[in-house]
Formats: sequence, C-alpha cells, structure tokens
Amino acid sequence: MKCVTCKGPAVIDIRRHNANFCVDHFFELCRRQVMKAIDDHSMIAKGEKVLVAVSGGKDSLAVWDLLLDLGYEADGLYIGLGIGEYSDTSGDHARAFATERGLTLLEVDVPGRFGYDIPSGSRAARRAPCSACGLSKRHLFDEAAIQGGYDVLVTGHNLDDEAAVLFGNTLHWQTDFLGRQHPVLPARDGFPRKVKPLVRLTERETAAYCVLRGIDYLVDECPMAAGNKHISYKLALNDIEKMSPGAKHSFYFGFLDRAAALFEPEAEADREELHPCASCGAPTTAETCAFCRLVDRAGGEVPHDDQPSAVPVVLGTTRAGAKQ
Ligand code: Q46
Ligand code: ZN
Ligand code: ZN
Repeated sequence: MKCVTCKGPAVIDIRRHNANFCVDHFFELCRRQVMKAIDDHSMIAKGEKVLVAVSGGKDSLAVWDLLLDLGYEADGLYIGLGIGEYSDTSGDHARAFATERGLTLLEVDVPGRFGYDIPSGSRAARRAPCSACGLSKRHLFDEAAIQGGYDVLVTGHNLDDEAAVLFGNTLHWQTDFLGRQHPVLPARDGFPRKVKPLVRLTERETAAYCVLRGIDYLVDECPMAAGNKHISYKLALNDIEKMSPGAKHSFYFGFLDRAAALFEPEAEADREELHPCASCGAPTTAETCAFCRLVDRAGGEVPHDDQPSAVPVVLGTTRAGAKQ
C-alpha cells in the first residue's frame, strides 16, 4: 500500500478518496479538510478568540490539536458531568492534553456547582440521560463562551455525527431541525457562534489522527449511551458506506448544497421571541430557561458547594501557542 502523494509506505486507506496516505500526507489531508470546512462555511476568522468544547474523546482533542496546528489561538472547556468513572477518566484525558501542551483549559463541574450528576439528575428530572446531559452541556458551553468573551465555540462533531443526525431528521421528516442543521450556527440573541470544523472528516479518521499524533484520548463509550438512536443510525450508514464509499459525504454535503435552504424559512418562522431567563439571564422563550428548570428539579441530588460564580475555573494558565 503506497501513499498517493509521495509513494512512500501508506498507513491508512481512505476509500471515499480512493487513496492511501503516509503519516505526513494523512496529517496534511486532515489539516486541508479542516481548513476547507472553515473557509467554505466562514467558521472562524484569523485572530478570533476560540473556545473548544473538550470531552477527552478523539474528536474534541483532534479538533483542538488541528486548530492549534493551523495557527488559531484556542482554549478548551471541559464539563464534568458526574458520570462515574467515565467522567473521571475523560477529565484526566482533557487535563493531560492541556497540561502537556501548556494550554488553557476551563472547567465546570456540574455536580459540584449545581448539585446533580447526569445519572441521578436525569432520573429526578424525568428526562432521558442524554437529554439532561445535552441540555446541561449546551447551556454551559454557551455560558462559558459568552462570559469568557470568546468569538466562537467549536465542537468536535464529525461527518459520521452529522450524517447520523441528518439521517434521523430525514427519517422522521423533522423539517424544523433540517432547517437548522448547518455546520455553523451564527451568534444571535445572546448565543455564541457555534461551528463544527470536523464535518469533512470521519470518526475513523479522527481516531487515526489521534493515534498517529500520539494523542491519548478516552476510547470508552459513555455508559449512558445505550439506546441512543444515533448509534444505530451510524451503524446503518456504515453498512451503506461499505457498499458505496463516499455515501455519507454525498448524503450530508448534498443536503447542505441542494436541500438545506429549502427548510430554512420554516426554521426561521419557528423561532420564537427570546428574552433573558428570570433566573440566570440566558436567552429563553419561557419565564425561566430549560436548564434552570432542570437544576430546580435535579439540584440537590448530590452534595455540592454552590459555587456562586458562573465563570468556569481556569485550570491551565498559559495561553496556547501552536503545538510543536
Ligand atoms: S455524554 Fe451525555 Fe453523550 Fe453520555 S449521557 Fe448521552 S449525551 S452519551 S455525547
Ligand atoms: Zn506520503
Ligand atoms: Zn436560566
């Protein structure tokens, strides 16, 4: 197996590109794909202050590493969700990555600050674990980005994630969601701009990137993921991809090119008037936001110290330079 560019020994075959790559040219491919996603969708301008949502898994560490490598100044944000050993280990991976590279990692500990963890809090609030978790993460990502004065919030969603969400939204014809499924959500009404620079890379590629770069990421799946429909959508799409390499890419990017705009007016019309939450000030359509209602029902499930500040704790101290 030879590298398509230099004819040296290849380490990975990528069937949708019909090509094999050596280590260096695979890194180059990853950087090129991230740059293209950023340019095509005007995700991040040079000099903007970037916050990366970091879980300790392959995608978030890969995107943080790639952005630094491309010359962006990027801090990380880790949210401790209190999912037992899984959260302990994921936090260790995020902190180790930041410490080894002298990066700034902000941290919010949900049990410590709000008095619930995802297993007990989701039961108390009668929500599915991933629903309570997703709501908590979205709220705390937005809060940290706005309060920290960041221009843009980056998440590590990859092509498999986006194709699986699109598959689910299409399967159920959730046209309002289809109108909002875009790799960039512009800043509006107190929400930060949110971008997904890994949409042109698959999870196999982000895993390979981490392994070849020597990035130590958390391999274990979240124990609360069982029953999550997106996992079965990903498996179905993997079967299709095996028979038809490039299918995921053309499904997702074909949608963005040819169909997404058709659903945007509906999503826009569905947008209700937002005003500040009476309790925390975050934008919401109700009197108090869904996160504050979750904390009302779930808070107190575990001991906590009522951290008064909404500003995350700064763990690292040195601002990022490009990784060597
Ligand atoms: S961490 Fe949270 Fe995921 Fe675990 S509880 Fe579900 S949403 S599966 S990315
Ligand atoms: Zn090569
Ligand atoms: Zn609120």
